[in-house]
Amino acid sequence: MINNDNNSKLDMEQTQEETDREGRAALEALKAGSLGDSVDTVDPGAAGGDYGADQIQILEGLQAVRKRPGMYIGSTSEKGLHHLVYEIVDNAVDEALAGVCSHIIVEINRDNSITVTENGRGIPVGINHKTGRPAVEVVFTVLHAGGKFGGGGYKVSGGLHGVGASVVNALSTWLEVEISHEGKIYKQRYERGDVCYDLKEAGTCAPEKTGTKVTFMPDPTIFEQTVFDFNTLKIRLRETAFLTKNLKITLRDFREFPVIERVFHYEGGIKEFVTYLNRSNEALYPQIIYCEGKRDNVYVEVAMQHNDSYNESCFSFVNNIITPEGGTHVSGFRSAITKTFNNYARENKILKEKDPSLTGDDIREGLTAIISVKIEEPQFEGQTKQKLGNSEARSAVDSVVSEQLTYFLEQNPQAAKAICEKSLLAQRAREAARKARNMTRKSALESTTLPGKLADCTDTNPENCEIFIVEGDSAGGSAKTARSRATQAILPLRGKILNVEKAREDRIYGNAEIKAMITAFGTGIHEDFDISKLRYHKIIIMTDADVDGAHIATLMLTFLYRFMPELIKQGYVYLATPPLYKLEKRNKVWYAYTDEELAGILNEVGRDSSNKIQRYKGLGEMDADQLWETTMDPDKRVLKRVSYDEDNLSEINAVFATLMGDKVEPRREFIEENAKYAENIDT
Ligand code: TTJ
Repeated sequence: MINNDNNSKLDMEQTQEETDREGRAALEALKAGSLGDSVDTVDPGAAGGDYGADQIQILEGLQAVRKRPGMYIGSTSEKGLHHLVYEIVDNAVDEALAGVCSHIIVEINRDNSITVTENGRGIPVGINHKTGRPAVEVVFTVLHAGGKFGGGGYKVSGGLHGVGASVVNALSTWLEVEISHEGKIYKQRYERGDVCYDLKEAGTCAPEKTGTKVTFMPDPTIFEQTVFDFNTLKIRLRETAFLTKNLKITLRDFREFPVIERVFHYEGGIKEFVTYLNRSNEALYPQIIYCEGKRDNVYVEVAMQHNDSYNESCFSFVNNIITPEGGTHVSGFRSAITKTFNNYARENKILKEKDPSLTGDDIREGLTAIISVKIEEPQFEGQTKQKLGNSEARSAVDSVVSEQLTYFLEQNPQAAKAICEKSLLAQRAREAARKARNMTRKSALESTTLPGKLADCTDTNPENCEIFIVEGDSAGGSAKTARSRATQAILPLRGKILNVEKAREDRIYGNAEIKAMITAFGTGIHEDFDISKLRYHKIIIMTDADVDGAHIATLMLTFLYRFMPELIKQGYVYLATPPLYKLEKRNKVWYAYTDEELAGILNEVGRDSSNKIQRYKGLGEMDADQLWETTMDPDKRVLKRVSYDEDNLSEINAVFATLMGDKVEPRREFIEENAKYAENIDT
C-alpha cells in the first residue's frame, strides 16, 4: 500500500463507491471499535442476587472472592473478565512508575489464558516474616495483601482497581507465576486460589535478569464467558502506555494465525496521547501545551491542544485510572485555564475593559486535554466512587497549570492569539445559541406541543413506551400503519440529519429534525438534560440496511452521544435490525438477517428453483405487515442495544471525531483496523 505524504492530496479524493463502502463499514466499525451492542434480552436484575443475614457466612480468604466475585471486580461480565488482565498489568505498571521496569508483554494464548511478562525487580521470593511464607505466595493467596511491600509510591486504591493479584488468582482455574532473580527462576502454581506446591526453583537464567511472569486461566464457572477481546485489551493497553511515558507495552494474540502483535511505546507520554486524540481534527496551532510539576506530594501532568471543532474532549486520570466524573483535579484545571486566558486576553487588549470575561466553556471549545495526577492516597467520592475528592489535588493542578500556561502564552503569542480568538467566537456563538435555545424551549420544550410528524403512542408510562426514529417519510408511513399504537411512537426523519460534529450549537438548535427529536424525547439537552423526563424507555433507530441507512444511524448516534450521552450510557438506545432477505417457498416465508442465516435456511429447505429470494434494499420495500413481523414486533424482532463503557471514553470520543470529521485518512485507517468486523456486511 502506498503511503507517503506526496500522495495525500490524491487520497483526499474519494470515489462515490469508496464513500459508500465507508458508510456501512463505519457503523459496523463503530460497533466493533468501542460502542458495544448487545441483544435485547437484558435482565438488569439478574446480576444482583440478594442475601439475607442467615445466608451470610464467614468466608475465609479467597473463597470469599469466589462466592461474591462482583464485590471485588465489579461484575462477572466481559468487563469483569478483562479487569483480571488490568489487575495484573497494573502491578507491572507500578514497577514502571518506580522506574525499574521498561517493558510489559501481554499475551492472549491459544487456550484463552493470559500471560503477563515484565522486566521489573520481580516479586520478592524471600520469606515474609508475618506469615512465614514466601512473599510471592502471600501476594497471590492473601486477600488485600497488595502487590507491594514497603516503599511509598502511588498505589491505585480507587474504584475496582488495586484489589490485588490474589483476586485474579481466586477467579482463575489455575495461575502460574515465575520470577527471575539472581540467576534462578522460581515458580509456583495455584488452582482456584489454592497452592499446588511450595515455591520451587524451576531453572536458571542470566544472573542480571529480573522480572515476573504470570499466566492465568479465568474460571469459566465464575465468568459469563471467558473469551478475551483483542480490541478491548488494545484500547486499554494503548491508554496505559500513553499515561506512562517510555513504558513499552506489547500485546500479542496467539489465537490468530499469523499472530497479531501491537506495540505501544510513547516517549512523549500524554503529549502523544493528545496528538492521537486530535488525529482526525485540524489543530489550531502546532504545539502541544504541556505542564508538569509536583506540589504537596501530588504529581501533576497536563497536555492540551485546541482543534478547530466545537467539542471539548478532556479526560482525567488519577494513578492511571480514568475518572469519568472528574473531581478536584479537573476543577483545579478548569479554574486555572479560565483565569489564565482571561488574564492574558485582558493584558493584551484582546478583551477590552467593557467586554465580558470569557467563560470556561468558551475557552474549552475544541479543547483536547489530558489531566493526569498521581497521588498517594486518593479519596474517591460520589455515588459511583469515581470522583476525586482530595483538595490538595485541586490546588496542585491549579498552581502547576496557571504558572506554566502563563509562561507558554508569553512564549507562543501566535498560539495564544488563536486560542483567544476562537474563544471570542465561541462566546458570540454561545450567546446566539442561548437565544436559539430559548426560542426552542419556548416553541417546543416548554410547550407541550409535540412535533407534527410524530405519531405518538397512547400509553403515558415511559417504561412501556418506545419511539422509532425512522429514515424517510415513506418507511415512516409503513411504520405508522404497522405499529402497536398503544406503546410504539413513530418519528419519521427527512433525509440525513445534521452532522453535529461539524456544526456549532446555534445551527444545531435551528435544525428541524434535531428539534423534533429533542422535543419528542422530552429530556432537554446538556445542562438542562433531565432523564426523569424521558418519554420513552426505548429509542429505536430504524434505518435501511444499506450504506445510507448506516450513515444516518451513525449521524443519529453522534448526535445522541454529544448531546444526550446519558441515554446511551443508561441503555435506552437501540438499533433495529431489518432483514436482508426474504425467502418464499411453497407458500411459506422465511426472513434472513445475515448472509450466513440465509445460507443456513437454504441448506435446510433445499436449494432448488422453487425458492424465491428477495434482497431488501430498504425499509420502503416492505409493506406494513412485513415491517411489523420482521422488525417491530417485540416478540420477534432483534434489537441491538447501543452501549459504551466509561473506561473507554477517550477512544469513543475520538472514534466519533474520526468517523464524522473531515479527514479521510484516519477514517480509512480506523475502518481498516476494524475491517474484520465490518467485511461481512460490506457486500
Ligand atoms: C517490591 O519491592 C521490592 C522489589 O520488588 C517489588 C515488587 O513487588 N515488585 C514487583 C511486583 N515486580 N513485579 C511485580 C508484579 C508483576 C506482575 C506481572 C504481577 C504481580 C502481581 C506483581
